Amino acid sequence: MKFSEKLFRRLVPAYQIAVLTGAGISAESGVPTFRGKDGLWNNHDVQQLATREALHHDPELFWEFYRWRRELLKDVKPNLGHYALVDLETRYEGFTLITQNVDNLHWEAGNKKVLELHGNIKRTRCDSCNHILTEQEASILSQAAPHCPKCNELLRPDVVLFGEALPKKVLASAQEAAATCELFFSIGTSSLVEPAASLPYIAKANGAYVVEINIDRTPLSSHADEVLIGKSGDILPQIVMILERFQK
Ligand code: BV8
Ligand code: ZN
Repeated sequence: MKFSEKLFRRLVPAYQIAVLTGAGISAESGVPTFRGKDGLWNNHDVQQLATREALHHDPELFWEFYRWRRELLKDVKPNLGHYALVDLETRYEGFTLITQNVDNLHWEAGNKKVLELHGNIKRTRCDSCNHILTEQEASILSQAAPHCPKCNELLRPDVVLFGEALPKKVLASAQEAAATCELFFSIGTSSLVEPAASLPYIAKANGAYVVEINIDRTPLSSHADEVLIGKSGDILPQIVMILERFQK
């Protein structure tokens, strides 16, 4: 991979770095992306399914979709791209990891702090009273459309569905990190889903050096300072390897 000299001139002495990841960073772990050739959206209109209306309109179909999504994630493991971000977190005190992914893989790889913009599919929450299902209560999930043990309303995965607001504090922290970082990496995201897709523009407007890592170009590419075309699982470890040399 050819990196520009500018990238490392900024990266080596940097203090504050923000990273936004999307489904692409988990693709090499075998997690289907949303828009790729074998994307999730293709055979399911996820934008119809991943909504609160769908949950209340046809709870069993909604749960069938999310059970299938959870099944897909059961045996997946973090890949070299995830581990490279764990290394970066140790190298930079002012490192903020922001993810759109709900697959829990950044935590499993070992990142200490992850801003989960769209929640986490491993958690189950009550759609009405927000009770988070405990391990002991997990047997309820065998019901076709599980209901809350506290208030008997519908349960749902603790993810942000389309049309729902993102968790306020998490979004505010992500926007703050974008507005104050020296470098912003946008990794494995089609840069289509708002408000996550606006983060690199906030960074750019505040003078950060914006780097995109993706196997394809996206709507962000023409605004990024550097576009690295390739797999995140290849590129991120190379960046860490070069940093090793500089930061001996
Ligand atoms: C909100 C959890 C308002 C659920 C997700 C028009 C009509 C209707 C709605 C809208 C509209 N315009 C804007 C909206 C709002 C909507 C939106 O942005 N829609 C888009 C699609 C047009 N946004 C929302 O609804 C958000 N909420 O706006 O609320 C509001 C405000 C206040 C008060 C009340 C309401 C909520 C958005 C969150 C939705 N939930 N996930 C679930 O997963 O089941 S989003 C879901 O899709 C994922 O979480 C993920 O974030 C997103 C997919 O995006 P990516 O991660 O980018 O994945 P994708 O497959 O698209 O791209 C993968 C990329 O990786 C590709 O570029 C590929 O080239 C690359 N790649 C592949 N392999 C590799 C790789 N790169 C590197 N290496 C590789 N190996
Ligand atoms: Zn409840």
